[in-house]
Amino acid sequence: MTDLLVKRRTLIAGGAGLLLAGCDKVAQIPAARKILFSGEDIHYGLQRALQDRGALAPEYRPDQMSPIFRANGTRNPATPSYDAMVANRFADYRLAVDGLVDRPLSLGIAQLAAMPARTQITRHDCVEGWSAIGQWQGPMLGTVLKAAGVRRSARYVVFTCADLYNGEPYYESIDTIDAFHPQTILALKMNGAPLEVAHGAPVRLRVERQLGYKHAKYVMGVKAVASLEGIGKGKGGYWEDNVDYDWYAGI
Ligand SMILES: Nc1nc2c(c(=O)[nH]1)N[C@H]1C(S)=C(S)[C@@H](COP(=O)(O)O)O[C@H]1N2
Ligand SMILES: [Mo]
Repeated sequence: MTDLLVKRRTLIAGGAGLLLAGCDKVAQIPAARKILFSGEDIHYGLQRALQDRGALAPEYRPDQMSPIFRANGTRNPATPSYDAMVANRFADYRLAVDGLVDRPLSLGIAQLAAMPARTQITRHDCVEGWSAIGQWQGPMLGTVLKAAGVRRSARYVVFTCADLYNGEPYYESIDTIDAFHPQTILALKMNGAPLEVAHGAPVRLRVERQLGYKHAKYVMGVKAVASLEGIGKGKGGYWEDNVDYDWYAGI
C-alpha cells in the first residue's frame, strides 16, 4: 500500500497537463506542490482539478505481457444463476444498461462482441501489492452508453456484479469522465481468449487509470445515475463501503 501511495503521489505531482490555468501556475511552484500534495488525504476534487483526466494509461508490447496473471477477489461467483450461465456458455447472459438513459438496453454477448472493439495491453495494479500486464479487448463503455442514449444528468456509472464478496454484492462506480475515457472498456476477452471465470467472465470492466479493485468483474448491470446515495452503503463500491478504500483510485 505504501509503495503504491508514494507512486501515486509522484505520478500526481509529475502529472502532465495541469488543466486549470489558475491552479497550474500554483502547482508548478515546488513549495506550493508540497503543501498541495502532502498528507494522506488528497481530496478527490483537487486530484481531479490538477490531473489530466483524459491522459492515457501506458500501453505495452505483446512481449511485455505477464506469463502469469493472477486472479484476485472472487474467482468464481458460484451462485446457482451464475453456474447456469456458465453451463450454457453465457448464451442467456444479458447486460442491463439502464438508469438515466433514453433507451435502456439488454445486450447479449453477441451484441456486445459486434460493437467496435478496443484492444489494449495494460498493467493492472492491485492495492495488495501485485501487478500484471495483460491484453484486454471489448467495446468502449462510452459506445455502450451512447447506444443507450445516456442523459446529461448522469454523473456516475454503477456496475453491478454477479458475485457476493463476504456475503455482500460486489459493485463499483466511476464518474462519467472515466466512463468516456477511451481505455475504459467492457472487456470480453483477455489475452486473445474469452474471459475465464476467474477473470470475470463474461464481461468485466477495465478502467485503466485506476487501481484493480475498480475493475469490476462479472458485470451484469451498468446504471447511469446522478448520485451514489442509496446504492450499497453509499460510498460507491464494495471496498469503499466496507474497508474505506478511496472511491477515486487514480494511478
Ligand atoms: N466482481 C468482482 N470484481 C472484482 C473483484 C471481486 O472480488 N469481485 N476483485 C477486484 C480486485 S481487488 C482486483 S485486484 C481485480 C482482480 O482481477 P483479476 O482476478 O482478473 O486479476 O478484480 C477486481 N474486481
Ligand atoms: Mo485488488
